[in-house]
Amino acid sequence: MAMKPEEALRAIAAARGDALCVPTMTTAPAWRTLAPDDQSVGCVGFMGGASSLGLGLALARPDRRVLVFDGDGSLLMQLGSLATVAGAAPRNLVHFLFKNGVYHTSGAQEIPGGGGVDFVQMAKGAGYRAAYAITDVAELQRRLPSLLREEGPILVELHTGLADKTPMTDRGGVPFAEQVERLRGRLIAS
Ligand SMILES: Cc1ncc(C[n+]2csc(CCOP(=O)(O)OP(=O)(O)O)c2C)c(N)n1
Ligand SMILES: [Mg+2]
Repeated sequence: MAMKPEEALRAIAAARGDALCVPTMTTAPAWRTLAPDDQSVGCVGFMGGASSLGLGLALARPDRRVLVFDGDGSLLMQLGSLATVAGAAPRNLVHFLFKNGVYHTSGAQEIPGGGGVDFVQMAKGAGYRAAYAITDVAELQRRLPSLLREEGPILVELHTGLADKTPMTDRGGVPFAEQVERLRGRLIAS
């Protein structure tokens, strides 16, 4: 049974501690609601860039966990980023992949391969330390404490339905440059 993406994000929000978070695409509006004033930086315009943005943060701040909330269409478009992340081997990076089978944000067109692409195998093949698929929110809640302590980089493929909101139906939020400045200020202070 696919979980609701908002439920998955709620579980992550409850377990994340002081982890830095990088939402993208349909996770962005939901994350704004769940964690309105925290240490997050969204990746919306630069499709496929979430894990690279997360990688930069993870390398810059090895003392903090970095959690990426990626889209399946986005990751497919920049599939080589799996090898980049694996090659850099950030121990503190957890790459959550929200697998809904479609490009929801741009109109829910089916992604290449539909829901059949196995990102767990792809991440392992690229050299991630570990990769898992999780299909229900109870299992996610149960496993999150250890997933967030495990040595990275790890990929967690979450099987989800469609989000209630997309960046197109729920515009707004803080402009990217401002988010970066805000996060930089907080990281320097911490
Ligand atoms: C290079 C590029 N091509 C196309 C787009 C248009 N676009 C924005 S969001 C999106 C779909 C994202 O799909 P996915 O990563 O699966 O996230 P979801 O919306 O399903 O959460 C597309 C095609 C873009 N932003 N950048
Ligand atoms: Mg998608």
